Amino acid sequence: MPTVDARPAPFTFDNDSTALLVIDMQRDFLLPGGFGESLGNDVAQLSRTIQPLAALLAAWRGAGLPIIHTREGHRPDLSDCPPAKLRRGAPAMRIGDPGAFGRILIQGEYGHDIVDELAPLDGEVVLDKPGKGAFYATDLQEILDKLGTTRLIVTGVTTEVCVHTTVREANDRGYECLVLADCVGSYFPEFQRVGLEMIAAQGGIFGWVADSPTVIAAIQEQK
Ligand code: C5J
Repeated sequence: MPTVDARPAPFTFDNDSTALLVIDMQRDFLLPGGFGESLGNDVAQLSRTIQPLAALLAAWRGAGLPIIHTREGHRPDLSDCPPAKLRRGAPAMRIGDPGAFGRILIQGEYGHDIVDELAPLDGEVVLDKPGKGAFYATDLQEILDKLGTTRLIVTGVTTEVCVHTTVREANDRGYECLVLADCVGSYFPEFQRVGLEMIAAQGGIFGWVADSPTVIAAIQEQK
């Protein structure tokens, strides 16, 4: 089984029990002019993850291992969006409003879908989720059970919101999570740094942290 350098300790995984999770790499969060930027965020902090994630996806696909993409968003009638989420803050645009890329975070809209560079291929799971965590109100647990997955390589955005929530949910369900620092992004550099530290602190309280080249090398060595 390959072992990669990670914090706080080496992380061991094998092909049969490991899936790659790509969280919310959606145009609404990543593209200039989109929802994320309308909230005053610097989207360049997220787009730096696209290139390393594309390289990881290529290696992961080459090894024929399972990939699960998630998308945060809601039904067009917003029936799955809690009023508290809809009302939160005082943004220039709210979920469901018309934005530069269609209605914001609404399923079926251009902005809700994944950026071109990381577009899912046929056969890869694309999981729509109404919450921050990928387990809440989704079939993720059943999907992972069917695959026999016990370890997750976690990537995507944003580090301190949907990545953290999902890793915490997964950790409580017994999964071992390796979060890849160069493939997760926060609009806030400080949250990126502290968010990763929080995962690996206290002996790996929620999981492990590494960089994608070590994982790519480990997959390729196995071939
Ligand atoms: C946020 C996410 N930040 N995918 N969503 O609202 O992290």
